[in-house]
Amino acid sequence: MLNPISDSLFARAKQLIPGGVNSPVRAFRSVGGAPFFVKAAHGATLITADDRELIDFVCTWGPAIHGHNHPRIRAAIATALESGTSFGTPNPYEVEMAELIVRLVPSIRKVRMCNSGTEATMSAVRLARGFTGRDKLIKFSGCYHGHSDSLLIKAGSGALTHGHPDSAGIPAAFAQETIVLPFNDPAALDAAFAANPGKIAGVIVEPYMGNVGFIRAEPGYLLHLRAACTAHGAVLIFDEVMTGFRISAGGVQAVEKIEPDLTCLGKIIGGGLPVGAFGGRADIMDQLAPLGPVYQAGTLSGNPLAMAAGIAGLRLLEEQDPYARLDRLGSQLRDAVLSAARAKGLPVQVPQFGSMLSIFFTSTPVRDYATALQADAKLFARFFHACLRDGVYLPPSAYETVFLSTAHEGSAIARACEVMTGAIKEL
Ligand code: KE4
Repeated sequence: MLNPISDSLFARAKQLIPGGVNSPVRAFRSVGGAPFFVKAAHGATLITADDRELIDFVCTWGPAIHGHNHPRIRAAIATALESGTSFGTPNPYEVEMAELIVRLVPSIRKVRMCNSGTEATMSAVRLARGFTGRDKLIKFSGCYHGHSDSLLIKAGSGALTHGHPDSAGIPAAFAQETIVLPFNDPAALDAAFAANPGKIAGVIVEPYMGNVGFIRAEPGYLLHLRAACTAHGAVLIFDEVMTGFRISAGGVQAVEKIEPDLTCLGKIIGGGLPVGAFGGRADIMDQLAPLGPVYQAGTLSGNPLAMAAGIAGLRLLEEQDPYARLDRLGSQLRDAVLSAARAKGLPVQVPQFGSMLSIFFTSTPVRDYATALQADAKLFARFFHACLRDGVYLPPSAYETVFLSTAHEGSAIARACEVMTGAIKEL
């Protein structure tokens, strides 16, 4: 596929930006080929620098649940922009955002805004350590919580995509404080707590994994995490940066009826602008400066433009309650892939919940990092390029999640089912 303008932009970018990208997963390294550049996006469509129109199933890695450039979000940003871009003081939008989050996510009694999911999880881990006076942390292989040192260990997403789930540059002293366990394995969790009595500050988990592809927690697993943290005095942190407001208005915790001690948010709550947030029990959150001894800060935290965009997006979710519609769209795509693969006798797993799904080319049900890695990533790459050739853009990695938006309803989903069915037939 000829993308002369994207190719020339990429050649220039590679001179000045490492790998030509500002985030590694965009580089197409695991699927091969060169990334295209996007100059505009509307609804379910991306418009590339070479004026190709693509149906987008990355949704800017989650934020665009209403589709790109939604008029209500655009208008909210324009209104906020009339009054300036950043004040460095408290602003009214921050209060409205906090009230919305606390209302929609019952486990969050107090919340602090920041500028990325990485900041949110990094701060939540520091808070758990400050609150408990303990150092050790449990995470799960394949979970990706952003790129802070304590968490970039056996991580998913771009780290896994590029074969460096344990990044260089992390001091051994840091890494040894992070215990990595298999997801969906209650016995492994119990053994870790037994081997580290009174030392584990917290357990951080993507309650439904989205960074080795999409993997749901098995029945009872999250309840087990909750009970174990309560029994051992560890802080349970749900990283809902991806699943917050995506799986339901209250995230996975509302669906599974589990109350974590802290929750990390991002993506959707910024309406496409830089954002992160973490919140939860007031007795833990009140350990944060300026009230308590755990320091955390940010020049642009609570930025009025990001708050205005996020508030507009959350209000739209409250008004529309689109989750049943999103689940119908996700099921439609899942069923199209499953029936095409069945007709071809091609083993495939398509775990799906609402507007999140993944396509694993394997006969083994995918329940954790190890089984996700058994899927055929090379076949995924061929599938990815066949879809892209025919106008459907999937995440450029076998270890990411496909996202849908309300804008996919109608012609976009119908066309995508057609294209993906055709791509499966070619494999
Ligand atoms: P950011 O720092 O990228 O805003 O958020 C980090 C993060 C934290 N927690 C979860 C569950 C996440 O999925 C993420 C970021 N997600 C990836 C996509 N899998 C971001 C894409 C990228 O790195 O470019």
